[in-house]
Amino acid sequence: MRHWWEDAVFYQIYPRSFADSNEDGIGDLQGIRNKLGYLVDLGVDVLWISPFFKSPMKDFGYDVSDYRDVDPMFGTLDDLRTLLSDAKTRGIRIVLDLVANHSSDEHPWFFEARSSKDSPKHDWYLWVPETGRPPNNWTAIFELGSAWHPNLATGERYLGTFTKYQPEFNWRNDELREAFYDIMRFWYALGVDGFRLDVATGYFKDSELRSNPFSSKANPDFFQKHIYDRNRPEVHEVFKEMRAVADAAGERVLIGETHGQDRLLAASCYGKHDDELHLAFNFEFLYEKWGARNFRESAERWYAALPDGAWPNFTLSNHDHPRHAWRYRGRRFGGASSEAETEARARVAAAMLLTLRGTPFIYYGEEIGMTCYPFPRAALRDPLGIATWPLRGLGRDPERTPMQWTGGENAGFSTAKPWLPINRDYRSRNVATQETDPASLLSWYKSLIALRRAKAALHEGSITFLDLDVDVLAYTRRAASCESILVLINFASQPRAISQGAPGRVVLRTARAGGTALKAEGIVLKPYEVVIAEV
Ligand SMILES: [Ca+2]
Repeated sequence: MRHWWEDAVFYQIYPRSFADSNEDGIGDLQGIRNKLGYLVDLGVDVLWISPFFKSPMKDFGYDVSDYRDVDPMFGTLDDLRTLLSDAKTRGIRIVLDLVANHSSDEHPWFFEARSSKDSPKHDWYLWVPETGRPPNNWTAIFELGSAWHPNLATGERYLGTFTKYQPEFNWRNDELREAFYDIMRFWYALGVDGFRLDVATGYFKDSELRSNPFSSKANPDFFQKHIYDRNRPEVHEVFKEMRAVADAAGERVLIGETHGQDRLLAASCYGKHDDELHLAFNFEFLYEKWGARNFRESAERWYAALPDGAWPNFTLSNHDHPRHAWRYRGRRFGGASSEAETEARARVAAAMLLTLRGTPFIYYGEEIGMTCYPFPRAALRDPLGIATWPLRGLGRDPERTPMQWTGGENAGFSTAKPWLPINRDYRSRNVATQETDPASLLSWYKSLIALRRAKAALHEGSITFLDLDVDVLAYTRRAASCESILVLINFASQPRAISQGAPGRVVLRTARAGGTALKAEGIVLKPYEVVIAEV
């Protein structure tokens, strides 16, 4: 049986930066609601909204102090109810972001837990006795110090592998587990369609607290192989329990954020018998170098890693990683050619994301080619960016800048000073300009999404890769119920001549001229050209 999340196109919203409805410079739930028409036009099916729960915002919402309420900065629970109901009316589902690896240090559970060893909540978190030194080398990666933070009241240290403001839960405690399953039921009852599980593979730590071995990689490892402070096998028990809670609520999706870029770890989160998470992020594309062969091999590795019946997913950008329009930008110096190449590569990447076999995740703004720029030190907000300044690529502010709606004041995001600077390219790169231009990147995304929805071969079909040219990513998508779709994507900045074996009818292409007939032989793909044809 197919599930709705397998046929869907997901769209991630970072709520602080999407749309501000009350002019305080910070995006909010009502702002998202105001943009539902835009999202329907774009054609996306599901919104994953990054956390908007009550939070001291030490990690911008990934530090929750009340899992059942909306932070006043983002609105009220009633605003969420209205958003859910309006979205449903328009055929859009909503997935929340559950931060269950750690809470805020201002969560009432942690106040109780840290007050006394006798507190019933004490065992909900992770503690070691204070001996004057930490028990191992685990680090708080946003602070570049030990992950073990002193707690004077009990003469102990607690664990926080991000910041000291994010104490980590003890998932071996049954009451803690039940508390989270109740939280999930609460949101399911409100009509939420599922959860993206933050740091899902981090819930369990080594029971012996062994030190992690050294890794030479700065990103995403922070110089340690995380085999003891994350990615422990016990997590699969919890995934099974969460799956049972989700199944009991109906067709609700669970999507895991796995740590690092390990496809085998991600694949294991689906469970051996389709009894754990429905989807787990494979982050290889976030680190992939430009090139048809690189992406093909990565996709093939991912397909091969998945257990039988598990449905793949792909993501090119998210709130923790530099945007792909920036990663794959044109490198030629000076002026128009570089800009044009960046734009052409964004189209190529979109075509791949939206025609591969697997659920695509779009990060807000990628549909207009939003990019990153180096922040001045004074404008940084992300604790990781501040701690690692001036290293580039680790701080996450550049990929979280406000959505560029118009070329007007503050890009139409807010009339107040936005919480993060707007990317300087907003006057030329914005929704309003692209919406009226059939040749824009936004129009390209809309065409691809509409085609994916219309053609069963694209949203549910099998995939067969073709060996045509080293720079051309080529595959056929087939579904039993309809014609096959051939996808040809030239990743090179030069033309490529290919033969694909059978004539076809072009249904979408980047080049504005060229007609609808696709020859079997002697096809010349222009630089960065995409051709999608029925064959
Ligand atoms: Ca606001």
